[in-house]
Amino acid sequence: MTEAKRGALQRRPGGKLLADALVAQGVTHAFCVPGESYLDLLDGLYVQRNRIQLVTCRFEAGAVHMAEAYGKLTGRPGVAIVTRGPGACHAAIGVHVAFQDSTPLVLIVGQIPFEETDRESFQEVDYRKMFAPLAKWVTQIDDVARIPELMAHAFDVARSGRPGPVVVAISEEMQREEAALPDIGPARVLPPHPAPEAVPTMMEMLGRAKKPLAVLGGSGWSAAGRAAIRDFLLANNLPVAVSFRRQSLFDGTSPNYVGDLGVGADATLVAKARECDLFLALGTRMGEPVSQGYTLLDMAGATPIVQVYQDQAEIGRVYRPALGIVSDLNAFADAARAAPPVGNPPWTGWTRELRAAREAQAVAPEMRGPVDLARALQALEKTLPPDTIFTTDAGNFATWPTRFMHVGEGQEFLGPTNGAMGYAVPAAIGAAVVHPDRCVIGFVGDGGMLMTGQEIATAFHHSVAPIIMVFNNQMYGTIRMHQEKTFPGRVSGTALTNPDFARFIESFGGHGELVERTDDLVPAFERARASGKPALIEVRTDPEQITNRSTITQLREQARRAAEGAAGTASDAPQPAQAGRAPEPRRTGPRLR
Ligand SMILES: Cc1ncc(C[n+]2csc(CCOP(=O)(O)OP(=O)(O)O)c2C)c(N)n1
Ligand SMILES: [Mg+2]
Repeated sequence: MTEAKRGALQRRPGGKLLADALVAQGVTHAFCVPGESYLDLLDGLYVQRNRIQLVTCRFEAGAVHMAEAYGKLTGRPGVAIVTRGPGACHAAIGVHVAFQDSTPLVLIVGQIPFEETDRESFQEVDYRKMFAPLAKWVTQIDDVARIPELMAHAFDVARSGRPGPVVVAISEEMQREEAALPDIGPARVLPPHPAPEAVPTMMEMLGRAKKPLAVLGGSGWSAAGRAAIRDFLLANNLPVAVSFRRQSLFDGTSPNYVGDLGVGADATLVAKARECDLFLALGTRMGEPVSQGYTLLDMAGATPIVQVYQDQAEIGRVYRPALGIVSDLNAFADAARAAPPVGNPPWTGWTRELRAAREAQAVAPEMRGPVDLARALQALEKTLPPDTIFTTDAGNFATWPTRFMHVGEGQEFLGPTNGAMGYAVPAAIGAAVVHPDRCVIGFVGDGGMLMTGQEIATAFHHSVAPIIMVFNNQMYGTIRMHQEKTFPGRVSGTALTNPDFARFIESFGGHGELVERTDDLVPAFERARASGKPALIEVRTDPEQITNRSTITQLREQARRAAEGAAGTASDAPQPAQAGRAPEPRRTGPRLR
């Protein structure tokens, strides 16, 4: 830039340059917990308050989960801003979620004054070290003149290739110094398209297959991309599974939807997936959940895999594909849709078989207790708007909606694939901020609710009205389940004492409901919706019904039989100290929920 042009630019303090950099990137919302480390940025955001809505949160983990939900829903980096030291530590869980979910996110952290670096001054942390394994890239801006450049690069990194989180630390004095610089917005970049022979080769392989299985996953799918891949999958009448917590990617009511290949997947689907003769991994990493703890397929490639992914580094990681296609997923979907489908595919019966297994799995079995969650949720599903957004926490309760409900086209389902408890409530608020007119439902257990449930205050403060459904079984149920399998009857560290959840939200001025019978859920939900307020529905479930397949008594019985079997056959029968303890079951799939 010439001196004359630079002279025409106004000098701006770093705090304003930072806020303007966000505007230049098209940021519409930022989620924060304030700190004295970034007063100048807050002031820059005050100037830009008509362009960027600053959402004030109650806990940094909540702020980052909200920003992450924004990233999932818009495909654009969500922005969270937190203070140094303690603020950054609280925020770390959200960075991990964004990393494992491949969600574009920019976390800005106020940093200590640069001149005090390495004295372990008040709240000093080296963010490059702290976030090294959690973020795609970590930088620190110490020079006001580098703000536009480094902020632009942060956004580029967050949304490029495999999307993910970027952490930008901003030192204190740099925010105060002034510079005359132009803003830098996003570059116009055309996405990578599949190589010319990619789709024809895939179609040739498909033409030879008898039992193909498509698995949709990953992030970076646009609405048009989802429609294009749906058309391709339907035109070829393929059975379609989704990977862990990616139910948004395919219509769960479609006759081609065969279930989710994630944690707690239906055993029949897993068995069928092992049988398949072509595995189409479309956008998904071949990670632990989808590969059932790296047991699903032979790693050396006995079952041919076609893997389509935005980043070559993920192709062939753990599993050798027969064909890897590096491409933007939406560009791939367009190319796949344009390919002539396989005529008279021999897998029509196979697709029907897999779908029948999914339908059988979704039939509500008899459950214990006055609340039959499967039936209650299926009744609720019929009443929901076609553009409902679901968010889910981690916990055993989450297997009920996953197994018994269907996410239709036009609906969204946001869940943390890293199993982070405390995600659903803030994610529901983030989703409601992005789409204030849509029905947003957050599913959470009594454990997860008291991790970040206080974020509901943010919903009131910013006038959005998600509906939080708390499944109260008075315990950290998932861990109790593992406990009962491994140490039957020895309950340790998993029982909980809870507040009156309905009164909790009423104390903010919200709408509270308590559901204790199956038929009460739908009317309670309708009252909650009609209230127009943030709402909480506590569903009290029978603790004995520990999973959607077994009771505690059944788990103990299984453990007892396994222990007896082990004692009867093994040469090294349990030592007296271990009597009654079932051996650790052989690990065949991921454990976390
Ligand atoms: C942040 C975090 N802490 C701990 C865990 C381990 N964990 C996984 S599920 C679970 C229990 C969840 O309890 P709750 O929310 O009540 O759901 P439930 O399993 O009872 O349905 C725990 C403690 C986790 N996944 N995330
Ligand atoms: Mg619980």
